[in-house]
Amino acid sequence: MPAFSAAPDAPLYVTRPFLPPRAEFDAEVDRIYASAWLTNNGGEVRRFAAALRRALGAQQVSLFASGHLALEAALRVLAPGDETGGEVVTTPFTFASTTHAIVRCGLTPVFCDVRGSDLTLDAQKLEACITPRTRLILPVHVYGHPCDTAAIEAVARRHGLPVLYDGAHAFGVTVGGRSLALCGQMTMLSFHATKPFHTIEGGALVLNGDGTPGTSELLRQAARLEQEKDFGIGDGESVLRPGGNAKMNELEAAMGLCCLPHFGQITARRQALTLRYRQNLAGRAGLRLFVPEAVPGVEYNYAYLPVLVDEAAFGCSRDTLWQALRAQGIFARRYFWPAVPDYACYRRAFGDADIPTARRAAGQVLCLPLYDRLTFAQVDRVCAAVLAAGGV
Ligand code: T4K
Repeated sequence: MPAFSAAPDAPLYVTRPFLPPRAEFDAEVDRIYASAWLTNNGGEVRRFAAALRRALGAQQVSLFASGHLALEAALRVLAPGDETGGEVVTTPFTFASTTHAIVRCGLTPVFCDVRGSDLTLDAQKLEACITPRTRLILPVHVYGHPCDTAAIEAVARRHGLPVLYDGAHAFGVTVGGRSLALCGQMTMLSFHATKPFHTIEGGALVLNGDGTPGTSELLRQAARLEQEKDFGIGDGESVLRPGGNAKMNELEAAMGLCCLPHFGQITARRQALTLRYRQNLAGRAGLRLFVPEAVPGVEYNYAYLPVLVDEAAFGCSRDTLWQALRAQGIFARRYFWPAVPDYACYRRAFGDADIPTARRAAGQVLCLPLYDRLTFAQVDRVCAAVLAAGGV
């Protein structure tokens, strides 16, 4: 991977990680060296968890080695297996991780189509997906667009089901001044290097219980998650269940502590770049910028810059546009193509899923470069290349 460059013709990737000032990270590393404590719930991990609780207004935050491992742990706690397996209603328009977590926990995904307005799980179609075998609902705040949490949770309550949100893209999104991560029984956050806020690799579960602070159920779930990520070890040295190893380490937590104070600036920069894209591309027939419109009370994190390409109106297909950009050193990504039931590993079992909106979006979507160090000139270069491919 070449070094970051602001040169006009430098290769442009869909994202580049934010890097905090080196001196700030060095200071954390010095602290870690002095303590000779590298992992297993050390001081950096505890300080980072506390900082996140404050930033999110959360009661409980459990840190993990990745967002994916956090999802698996949450599923094991909220939808424990039984002899008949069990089903999880989820979205087909997401990254592989969401569905893989369900399958790897011995559960069966049931795909509910998404709504066209924001490509999140369509709450109107949710009830029809629920059966006596349903154990949990797993929607995704895809691209950081908030799901219709009120409608989803109303259905969940009617059926006595827990909701686990995949908020891999949603760190920093607030609705009515409240973090989106405070929805559902739990919300997973990804802190992968490709996210606007990161810990290199890493993730978290925000535990919400029934919303009442300090309930015994919340504390029970927090204790269960600790066991899931640390070999099932309970208090003392007794091993209570066959847990795995999914702990965040001290260096990852240190990166999180360094990135957190910069998050406001990162978001502001991404918002400004998004606006530039909008100015350059708005009104182009066949091209829909799938970036948030101003919704009262919603603060976005500008996590991605997806566009939807309608071949007939635009002049070329999404894939032709993708190739044309690549030829000019612009490495846009087809997040998220294909729809999950159409993966080679799932086609046979789930290929007949009735998900027309997700399939249409998967065939049209392309995520353009967006990261804090991108320049306006580079955005203009991407937009010129997009418009040229469409025949302008
Ligand atoms: N649920 C959802 C909905 C998710 O989107 C994800 C992850 C998860 C769950 C699971 O969360 P984690 O377990 O990952 O915490 C990337 C990320 O690896 C993945 O975190 C993310 N979603 C997914 C959407 O994208 P790739 O394989 O497409 O990334 P990669 O390596 O091709 O990187 C993309 C571009 O970023 C590169 O072309 C250049 C740049 N890059 C990347 C890395 C890793 C850098 O400049 N530096 C870097 O260190 O999956």
